[in-house]
Amino acid sequence: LLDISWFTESMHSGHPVQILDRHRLQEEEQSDSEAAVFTMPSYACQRRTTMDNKNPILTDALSLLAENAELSNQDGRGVAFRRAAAVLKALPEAVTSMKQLKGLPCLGGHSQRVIKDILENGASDEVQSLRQSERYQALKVLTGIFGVGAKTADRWIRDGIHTLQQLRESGHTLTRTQQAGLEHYEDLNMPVSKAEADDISKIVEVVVDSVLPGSQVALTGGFRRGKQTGHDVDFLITHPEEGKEEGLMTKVVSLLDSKGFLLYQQMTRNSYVESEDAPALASFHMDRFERCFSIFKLPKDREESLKQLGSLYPKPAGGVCDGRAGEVLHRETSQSQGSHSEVQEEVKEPKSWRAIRVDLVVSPFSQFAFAQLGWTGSKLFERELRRWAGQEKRMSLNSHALYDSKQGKYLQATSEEEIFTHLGLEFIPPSERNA
Ligand code: DCT
Ligand code: MG
Repeated sequence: LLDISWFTESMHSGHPVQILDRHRLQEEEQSDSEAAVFTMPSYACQRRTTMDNKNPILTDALSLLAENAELSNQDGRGVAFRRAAAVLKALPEAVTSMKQLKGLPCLGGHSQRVIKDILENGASDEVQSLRQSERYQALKVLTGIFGVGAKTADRWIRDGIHTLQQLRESGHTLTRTQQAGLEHYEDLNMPVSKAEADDISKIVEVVVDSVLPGSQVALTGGFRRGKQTGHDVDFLITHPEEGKEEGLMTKVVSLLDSKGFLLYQQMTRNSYVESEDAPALASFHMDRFERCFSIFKLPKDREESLKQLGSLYPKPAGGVCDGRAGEVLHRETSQSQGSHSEVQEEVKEPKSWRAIRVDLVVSPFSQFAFAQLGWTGSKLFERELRRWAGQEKRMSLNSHALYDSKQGKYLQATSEEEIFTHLGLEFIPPSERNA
C-alpha cells in the first residue's frame, strides 16, 4: 500500500490532443498509449517524497497558487493546492499526459486545469498573470519582512503601501521584530546555504555545551530533510537528564548575545503542561516549547567566529566539557580557509557578516522524539501526520505528545520510528518527508 505503484495502460481516451505539429502528435499518441497511469496513497505521510522532484514546473505553479491563497487568508484553498503539488512531487517520473493522473488523489478541478494548461501550452496563463500581478508582488515584498504576516501585509496594501520604500515613508509604527526584519531585509531574503547552517551549528554546539555539558544540539527543519538551502536554520536542544534543560534557553541566548552572535532575539517560555493541554482543545496543536526566534550575526570569516567564541574555544583544560564541538569547528576552518577568502574577493562584499534567521527550541528529553518529528517538516508532511492521526486512528499528535482517544491515554516514544509504529505507518526517514 505504501509504495507508489504504477502500471501501463493501453486504453485510448479519444480526447483531442491540442498539438498542431504532426510529428509531435504522432509521438504524443505513441507515448500516451505507453504512458504509465500513476497511483499513490492519499496522505503525504504514507508516501516517500525525496528532494528529487521530477515535476518542478507543475509543482512550482501549484505552489505559487497555494502561496497566494495563504497570503490572501484562504487557508483551505492553500492546503488544497499544497496537497496537489505534494502528489506530483512524489511521482517517480515527469507527467506527460493528463490520462496518467486519473488514479491520483488530491487533484481537484482547479489544479487539473492548471496542469493541463502547462502540459499543453508550456505555461498556465492564470499562474503567469498572478505572478505578475501588483497585489501578489506587494504581498511577497511585504511578507518577506520578518514579523509581517498576511493580515498585516493586506492592511498595508489597502493603505496603498506596495514597496519597502513606501512602508518606510508611511510613518506606520513597526513592532521590534518588524524593525529588525526591515533592517536586515536583503540578507534575510537570501537563501541560507547548508555550509552556513553548519557554521551556525558549530557555534551553537560550542555555546550550548559550555552552558550545560552533555546537552545535545540537533539540526532540524529543511536541512535535516537534506535541503541544500533554507529560509532559516532550525535547532532542537535537549539534555539526557530530564529537567536539566530547564532554564537552558535563557543562558544560551545570553551567552550567544554577549559573544556578539545575535542581532535580534525573542524568547518564549515553555508552557506545556500535559494535564492542562487536553487533546480536545484547539490549542493542543500549538507548540509550547521554550523557543527563541533570532537573527544571527554570522561572520563571513570562520576565523572571526573562533575569535568571538574566545575562551569557549578551545575549552579551558580541565573543563567539564571535552571541547569536541570546538575541535570540529577548528578542523573545518583550516580546511576551508583558502576557498572562503577567494569567494570574498570575488563578491567584494564590504560587510564582514551576514544576518540569518535562526530558531532555537529546547525540549525535555522525554518529548524529544515528538519534537524532532514535529520540527523536521515539511509543513505539509506535519499537517498530514496530524490529519492521519485524527481521522484514521482517533489519535492527537503534536510536537510534545501522542494521545490515543480509543485507549484514553498518552503513548510514549523515545524515537521517531516508535511514533510511526504507534500511528500504524511505515517509517519515512527525514530525507523522504519533502512533501
Ligand atoms: N512547522 C510546522 N507547521 C508550521 C510551521 C513549521 O509543522 N506552520 C514545522 C515543520 C518544519 C519546521 O517546523 C521548521 O519550519 P520552517 O523553518 O518554516 O520550515 P523548513 O521546512 O525548515 O523550511 P525552510 O527550509 O524554508 O526553512
Ligand atoms: Mg527552516
